[in-house]
Amino acid sequence: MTPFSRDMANADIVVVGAPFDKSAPMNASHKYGPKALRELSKNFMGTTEPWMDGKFDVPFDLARIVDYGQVDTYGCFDLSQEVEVVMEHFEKIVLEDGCSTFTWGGDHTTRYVPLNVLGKLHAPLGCILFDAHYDLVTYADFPYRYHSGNQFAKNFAEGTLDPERMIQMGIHGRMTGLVGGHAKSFGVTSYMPDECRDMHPKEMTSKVIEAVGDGPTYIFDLDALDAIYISASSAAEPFGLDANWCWDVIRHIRASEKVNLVGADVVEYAPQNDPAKTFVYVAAALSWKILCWIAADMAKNNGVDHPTVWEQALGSVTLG
Ligand SMILES: [Mn+2]
Repeated sequence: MTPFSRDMANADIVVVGAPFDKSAPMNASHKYGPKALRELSKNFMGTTEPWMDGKFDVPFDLARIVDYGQVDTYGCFDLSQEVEVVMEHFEKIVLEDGCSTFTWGGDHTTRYVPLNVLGKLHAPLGCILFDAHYDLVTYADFPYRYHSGNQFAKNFAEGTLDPERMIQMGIHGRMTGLVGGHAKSFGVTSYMPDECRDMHPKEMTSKVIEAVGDGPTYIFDLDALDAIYISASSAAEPFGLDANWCWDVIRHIRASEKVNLVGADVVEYAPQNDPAKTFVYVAAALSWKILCWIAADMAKNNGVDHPTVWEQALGSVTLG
């Protein structure tokens, strides 16, 4: 519901759509994800939502949030070229204009870009990951510059992401046996869904806070969720995490005020695998809740609230 703008001079947080779709291993159509999420987000988000202690979340009162729309990569038939086009936009948004980003993917390739630029601004980042997959494939495993499984290893190598401040929850399914050794070698902390479910969300929260510390941190979500909540992704994985369990962990981390969230994404939503629009609600709601957290931390870091300005809001619309 936030205003469309590419005027970054008057923005703190920029919502960006990144249409990566080329290296989804099974289901595809992620390039339509930002459009579907944006459309549904107008249905029930953007007003007020209960937070805690009788307070409500109104992120637009805390930070200047703009919707950048989707980066246009039409005609980029080569994935490396597409990453570079998206990277140019993010470099402008983050490195030139100093904004934080909330990114809608796109398949998992998406993450490489915001992690890279936010990691250059805040280097290095910590990372709270809800994912069914390690995504720690290295160039030695699979010699392609960019794909949906190497974004963390590449950012470790480039110094933008700190493996020892990274915690992964919900790892199972595709590639787990092959890549699991890399997590230990890099020093990444990982938990499988069974281990997560055996823990109270507050216990998991303590482990997350211990892992990432109080440095700048990035968070993502989606295919860690059980296929009941999300099967419209590249690689749906049954026996994953419960959506409410994930929200409880996110909620307790935010409430602790011990983690400094500087950026986030929700990737992997593939709308053509969601014809009844069952899963888009979870993806849009998580997006909203995480955006509220970024705005709260932005206002805390700034020491001042910067309300979003809607030039065409009801009450100030002109026909001239
Ligand atoms: Mn995944």
